[in-house]
Amino acid sequence: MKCGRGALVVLEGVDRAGKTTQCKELVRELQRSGRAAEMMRFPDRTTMIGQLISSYLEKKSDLEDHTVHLLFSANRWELVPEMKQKLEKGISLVVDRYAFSGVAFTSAKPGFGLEWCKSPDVGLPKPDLVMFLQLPPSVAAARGEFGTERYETSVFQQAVQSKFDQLMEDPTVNWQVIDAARSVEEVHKDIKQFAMNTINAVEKQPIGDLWK
Ligand code: DGP
Ligand code: NA
Ligand code: NA
Repeated sequence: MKCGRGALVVLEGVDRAGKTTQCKELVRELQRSGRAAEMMRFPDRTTMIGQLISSYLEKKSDLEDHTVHLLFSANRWELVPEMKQKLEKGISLVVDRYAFSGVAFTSAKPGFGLEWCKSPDVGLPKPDLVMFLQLPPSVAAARGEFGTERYETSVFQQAVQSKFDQLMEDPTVNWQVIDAARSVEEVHKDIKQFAMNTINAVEKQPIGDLWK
């Protein structure tokens, strides 16, 4: 009997919410329970486009704001064939950031509207589940200093959070807000439950198109 497709599960949130730790934990847990699962992250800094983005984030180069927005989007699109192949083979993908970070980070800059920011990502494989790791700024601050990369300031991160709030009003996306102020284990338990339910629910459904 042919098995169903994998689920596309995305973790979003502001910096230091614990996305990367939780993505790794989830993949490990899914694999332990006998499910095919792999982690991906955006930006994927290993491709040629990803290297341009990485250099920009490390402030080793400057790029015009529209240009860098389109590069982040192109970095997602270049991985789409691989993502679709894996999903169709029954592998669930756990993705650290996706188009929502793309829109939130650029639209937090002056002069960028939400609609313009969304447009290059319209039609990407639609996540079956987007878990937003919610963290109050005070708790984020207690987790230590920001790094030195571009965007890593509390003023900018607050602007990003309010853009995420706007994106989460969209009922066409399956959002789940996760309280990320708890222990890694408690957060993991919730994430695992939502992911398992989604993986079981979407097996026989086609992959959707984001924002279409
Ligand atoms: P990370 O490798 O997860 O720390 O992400 C790198 C930084 O880039 C982080 O501050 C979030 C930001 N970012 C992620 N995706 C996008 C995007 O599509 N557009 C923009 N402008 N920023 C992004
Ligand atoms: Na970062
Ligand atoms: Na941007």
